Amino acid sequence: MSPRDGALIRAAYGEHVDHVPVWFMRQAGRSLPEYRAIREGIGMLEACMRPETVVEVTLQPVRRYGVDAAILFSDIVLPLKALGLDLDIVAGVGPVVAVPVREQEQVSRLPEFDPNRLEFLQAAVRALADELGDVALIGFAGGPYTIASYLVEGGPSRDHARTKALMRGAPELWHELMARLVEIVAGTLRLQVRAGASAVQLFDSWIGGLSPRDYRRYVLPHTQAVMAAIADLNVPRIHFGVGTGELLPDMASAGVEVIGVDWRVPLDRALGRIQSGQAVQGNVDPTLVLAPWEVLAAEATEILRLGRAAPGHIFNLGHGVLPSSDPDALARLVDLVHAFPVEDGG
Ligand code: 1CP
Repeated sequence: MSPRDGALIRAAYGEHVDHVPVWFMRQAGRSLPEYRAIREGIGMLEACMRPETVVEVTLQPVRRYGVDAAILFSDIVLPLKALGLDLDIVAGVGPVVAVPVREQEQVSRLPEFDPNRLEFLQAAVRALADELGDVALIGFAGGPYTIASYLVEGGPSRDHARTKALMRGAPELWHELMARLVEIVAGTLRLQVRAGASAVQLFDSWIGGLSPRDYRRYVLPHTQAVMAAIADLNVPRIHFGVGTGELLPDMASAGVEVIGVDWRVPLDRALGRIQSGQAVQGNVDPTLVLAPWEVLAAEATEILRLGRAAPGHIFNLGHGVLPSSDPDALARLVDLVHAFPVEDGG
């Protein structure tokens, strides 16, 4: 069996499955003791650029949880780093860019996409695709808006005020920046699929801070360009952001098979806002993993029940696994999802 016949890819295409597929955003990482052990003394960027470390960390949650998909261990800013932009991923902070990108001069100097500089990524994906058998491998990239937010702000930001100021105050420069990022994002996704990734996810995590009008004007055309640039690869495209309740109809028009839904929007309501035929992914509140098991189980069961109305449902959290999560609770959750009957027997 290949990943194409597995539950995750089938659900993404709205085909019949024998169980609901499940994986967790940020399933690799600090919630796992085996991850903390391997990361001891190695910086995040260094870890991401060593294929053997990437392979091992990517496989850790698959071994532990029996999830239906692995997600490549990397980061949304990694391609830019590999292409030559001066940035770091600072422990406890996140991506930090040495010189924030706010002027024409800096946009012009952004590196061009060059697959040769992402050799380590191809090597890791190839090795993983071999190792994973019928478990899907999800390649990913950051959405252009979310990557732009780190470049313009210089690091993590709560309100993305500078990003929005550039977007509205210098729209031509903004669209030029976004177009440059589209090239890098689409190139990174293509490279991962060519090397063996069986699905892709675009993490445009911070778009929920935009009004639908601003989203349509400043972001959506670029997301559509990314999705169009990978359409010929014939792998399911998953599109995810946080706090996107009001943006779902527009996100659904980006050219994607699966819409990631955060925990704020019940799946039945999300289904009413996207295109018929599109599958959904989600959407347990990540903090529920820390709740008593009975509470988590009841919520997960309700989400599974609502997911039956979708053409396809990929079970997940509504955002990433919190570092303080108990891996045993996630393992139990995977078992609950896999035991849930896909059809209503009653
Ligand atoms: O030292 C460390 O361990 C750094 C922590 C860390 C890790 C483990 C960062 C820094 N990134 C990652 C890995 C990562 N990042 C993965 C692979 C792991 C997996 O999913 O199993 C993925 C898919 C990402 C994607 C990512 N990075 C997103 C999109 C997903 C999301 O959570 O919304 C975003 C926004 C980032 C930026 C980033 N990188 C790291 C941090 C702490 C952040 C967020 C910073 C902020 O709050 O703005």
